[in-house]
Amino acid sequence: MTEPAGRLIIVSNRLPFNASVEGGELVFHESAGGLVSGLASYLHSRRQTAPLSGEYLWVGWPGTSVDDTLKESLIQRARDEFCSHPVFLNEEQMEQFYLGFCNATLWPLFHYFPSYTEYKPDFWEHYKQINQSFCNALENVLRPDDVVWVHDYHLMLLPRLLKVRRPRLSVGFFLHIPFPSYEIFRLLPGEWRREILEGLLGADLIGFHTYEYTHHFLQCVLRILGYEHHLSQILTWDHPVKVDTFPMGIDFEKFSAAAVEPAIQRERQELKNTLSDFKVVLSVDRLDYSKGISHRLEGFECFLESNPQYHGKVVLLMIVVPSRIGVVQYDRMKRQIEEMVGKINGRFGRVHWTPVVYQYRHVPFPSLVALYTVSDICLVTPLRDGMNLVAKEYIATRTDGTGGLVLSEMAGSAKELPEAIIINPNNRSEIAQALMDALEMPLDEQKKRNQIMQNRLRRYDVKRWAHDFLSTLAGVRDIHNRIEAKLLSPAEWSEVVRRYKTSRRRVLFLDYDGTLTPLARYPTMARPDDEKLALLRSLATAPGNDVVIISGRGQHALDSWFGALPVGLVAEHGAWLKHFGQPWQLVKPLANEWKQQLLPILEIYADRLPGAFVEKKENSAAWHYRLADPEQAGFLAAELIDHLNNLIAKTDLQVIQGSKVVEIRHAGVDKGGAALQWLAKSDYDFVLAAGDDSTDEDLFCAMPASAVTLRVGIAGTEARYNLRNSAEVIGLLQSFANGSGLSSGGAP
Ligand code: ADQ
Repeated sequence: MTEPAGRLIIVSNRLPFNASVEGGELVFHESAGGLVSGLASYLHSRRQTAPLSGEYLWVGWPGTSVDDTLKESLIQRARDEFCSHPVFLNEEQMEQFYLGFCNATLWPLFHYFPSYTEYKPDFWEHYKQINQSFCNALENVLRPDDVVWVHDYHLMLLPRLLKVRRPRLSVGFFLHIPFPSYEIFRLLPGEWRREILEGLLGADLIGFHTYEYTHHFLQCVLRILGYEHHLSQILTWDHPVKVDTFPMGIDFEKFSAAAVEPAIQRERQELKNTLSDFKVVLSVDRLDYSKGISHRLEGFECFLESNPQYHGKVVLLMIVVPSRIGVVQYDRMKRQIEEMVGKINGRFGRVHWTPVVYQYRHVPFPSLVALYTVSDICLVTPLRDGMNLVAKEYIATRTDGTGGLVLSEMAGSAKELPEAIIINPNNRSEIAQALMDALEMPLDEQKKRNQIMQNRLRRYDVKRWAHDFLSTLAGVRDIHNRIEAKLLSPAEWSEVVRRYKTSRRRVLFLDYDGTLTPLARYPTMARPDDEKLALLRSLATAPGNDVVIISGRGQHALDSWFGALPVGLVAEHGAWLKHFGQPWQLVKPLANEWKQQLLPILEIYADRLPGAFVEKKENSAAWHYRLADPEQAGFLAAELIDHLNNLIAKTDLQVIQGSKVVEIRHAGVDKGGAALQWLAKSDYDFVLAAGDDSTDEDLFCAMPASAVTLRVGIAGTEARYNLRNSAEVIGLLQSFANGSGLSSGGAP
């Protein structure tokens, strides 16, 4: 697979540097963190392997608000020194957006802390505004063939905003934190949760760290927006979206090479000298309630309680990076950690032994690697973590193969590192036991486990991860391009209208539901309005025209809605037809004994699924489930189809699945067969067929090669063209009727 050829635009809340103003001057510091350092490694390698196509731009907040006099200089320096473009936000915006919606709403909720979650409308308003500001900033720098890769929960509305402005732009999105289950996600107010999902679905590719997050997202999209997926691909109204799992890797070579660098070895030796009497258990993370820091301390305390033989022989070296200073929960947690550390040290410490060595600071890269390599055990205990790169970094630095990793099953990385000692962080005695197991693990067992993990991490490193994501994105674009090529273009639209106008004998086969009108919640709600009826009448009465409404509905519904128009009617997918002014005729004699046996089965399935109902027609029957719980309905529909298929073997019946409907009908009776009856009647020089679901494919297949065949929606089809929605069909019919080339009804 190859990556897209265009310039890569990375968009994240923060830029890879922090700007600040010191003494009136701009000062830049490179920022740390997994996302930044991982992507930086990838971008560097991309430039080396493909200098020409390796061009990129990083768009994000520069970490400070500056007054207007410094903005120009910040823009210039960001571009020249960091290939970046700043998005300027003021203090109040950052307060409401970053500390507000991002970190007081989305972060706790997505990490399964609903009780910490604040649902403030002001936060939400700012979230929408800032996403819009990012979109505006991007507008100023985007070139036509750029590829945009949006990162993380701060910018979930951005993909849709970009797509609305630039439908052809290639947009990818990656979420670095967990995507929660439906039961958690639905706690967001209805409008917010819908807009977030719609926002994400503006992307062509959406990536998550683990299969669970992908599954949760697809489930939410189904239950909240009603989109089903096929092999993780969703067809939205305007484009296909691929949803997939890409577990983020680290720059393995960078960490393993650093471990043997002389300067880092020296730092390691100094640490070793200080800690020579102890086995070292290391933990490294940002200060965050999701990281399970207090659970870790409890686990360590439990270990000391139950293993006095280790007193004076083990230290827990706990490095915590300051984070989100000023947010109440974080300040409270910091105090709580300090108290717990004090309590453990007071309870177990001796003059020559402090059980917990706690540091609250950022550690530069060389010191971090020295810490990883000097430790006997790395203890990673998040209550929830999208991935957790620390666990991976620790393994990468263990070049001699030794070391024990104790890892929470709630971290995404536990899926990739099953050879670690996996624990549940809520169980303090399990943490204690895991520490014991790690301390006592024989060296060759440690090496065996670590080697397996190292091989995996080396193969699927951060460069592979980014390459995988971007080449999948390029693949989705190819599918999109193929679909776009089938959408009726403005030029083709005009040509179809021209052909219509210059022909003498015309027939229009028009499906109704989903084609001339959007699909409705109840079949009875789709009644045509006066405007639609007037349009059909004007087409049907134009000289040389035949109009045929060709539907899956029963005769009664078609009669009551269209009976007064001079049109032909086809009911029940072709079982019945009616030429204008004549009675209904059955296409061929059909036996209906099946009803006695099969209708009760449909009823049972309808009773079992609230919202489902049975529509009984003369020669067919339909089990509708548009209003039912979509997930349960999906299972039950599959079960029903299976059940019915077993019963109809050796009959002439057929079970078909339409849009949220399962139908039983006679095989060999379809819309195509019915249409042929009209085609045989006259020598038409303009034939048009329009439909929206699988039953209309029979119609398209029966049409002569010269016919204009149109499928509504962007699904794959035998039709010659796709139209986006029923409004476009109406627009085209209006162009036929009123003579204008393009109309208000929804021309492309
Ligand atoms: P984080 O929550 O920041 O990232 P993590 O994956 O552990 O969590 O990455 C932290 C990074 O910061 C690591 O690269 C580590 O080396 C560095 N770091 C941690 N403590 C440090 C310290 N004291 N000093 C210096 N550096 C330190 C979010 C998600 C994660 C997901 C990443 C990447 O919350 O679940 O793994 O994004 O997608």
